[in-house]
Formats: sequence, structure tokens, C-alpha cells
Amino acid sequence: ARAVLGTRNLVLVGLMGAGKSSIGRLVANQLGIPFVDTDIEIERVSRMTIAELFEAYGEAEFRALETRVIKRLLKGGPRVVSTGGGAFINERTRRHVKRSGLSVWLKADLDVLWDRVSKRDTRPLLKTENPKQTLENLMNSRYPIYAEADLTVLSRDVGKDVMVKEVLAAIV
Ligand code: SKM
Repeated sequence: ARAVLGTRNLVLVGLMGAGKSSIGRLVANQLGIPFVDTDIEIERVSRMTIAELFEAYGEAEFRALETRVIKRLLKGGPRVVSTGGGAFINERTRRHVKRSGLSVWLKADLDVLWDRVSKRDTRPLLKTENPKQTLENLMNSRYPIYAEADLTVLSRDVGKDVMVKEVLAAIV
């Protein structure tokens, strides 16, 4: 799998709760290449949490920062890059991602996602009256776009080791 990548990145896309960060970190370990998480990098450079950024500057500013940060992180591969849930939805970012390497959509169904995100309260987009419905709306609007990723791996509750193997198997 490492040889297949060469200097290309492996970029994980998909909704919050799909496991992009936790699986991505383990995949990077297996491949022996660096792991970066765009949300964490955004928080590092802004010295604010994502929730604080949304609150202080709004979603549009967050998206502008996200686009810049990702563009920079995609340079200098190979890396495993876990992207924020909305990143791949941006057309320019999508183009950058696709040029920089292999994109993998971690696809999960609503109940799997909900089970995972409802345990944490750090997702500004889900601060709505009916967060599960909001998540479902995001699925419906975004799934056709995530489907443009090079590969799709179904994210289920089968244990992280199995998920890591499936991602690695998908790229060879
Ligand atoms: O990037 C963060 C932020 O909360 C927005 C987001 C989204 O649009 O799905 C997902 C998170 O990873």
C-alpha cells in the first residue's frame, strides 16, 4: 500500500462521526507516513477551537481558513490527511484533494454516525433543535459529493483494526 501511494496523499473524507481521524491516524501508522487532521491544524493555527471559530467569525470565515489550511497540508506528501466534514464539499478543495492523491470516502449510515457524534457536543453544525435530523439532511446533501472520492469504504462498528485493514486493502 505504501508503494502504491508514492508521494501521493491518502485523503479521508466523509461526515463527522465516520471515523476519519481515528482510522486515519492508525492507517498512517501502518503506512509509516505522517498523519494530519485538518480540524486540529485549523485549531492550532487559529489558537481557537472550531466551535469558537464558528461563534466568533461564522461558518464562511471558517470555510475560508479551512480551504487555505488544507491546500497547504496537501503539499509535501505522502501524508494521511483527515479532512473536516465539509472540506471536500468545496469544489476547489475537492480539486486540490483529487490532484494530490487518493481520496477515500468513509461512508457510514445515519445511526452509526449519530451514535458517535451524539456522545460529543463539539460540533457547531449540529447545534440545532433536532440535531439528528440536521445530520440526516447533511447526509442527503453531501453524499452525492463524497461519492466523487476515488474509493469508498463502509464505516461500521467492526473495530478499528478491521476498518484499517479495509482502507489499506482498498488502496492496493
Ligand atoms: O470541520 C468541522 C466543522 O465542525 C464542520 C464540519 C462539517 O461541515 O461537517 C465537520 C467538522 O469536521
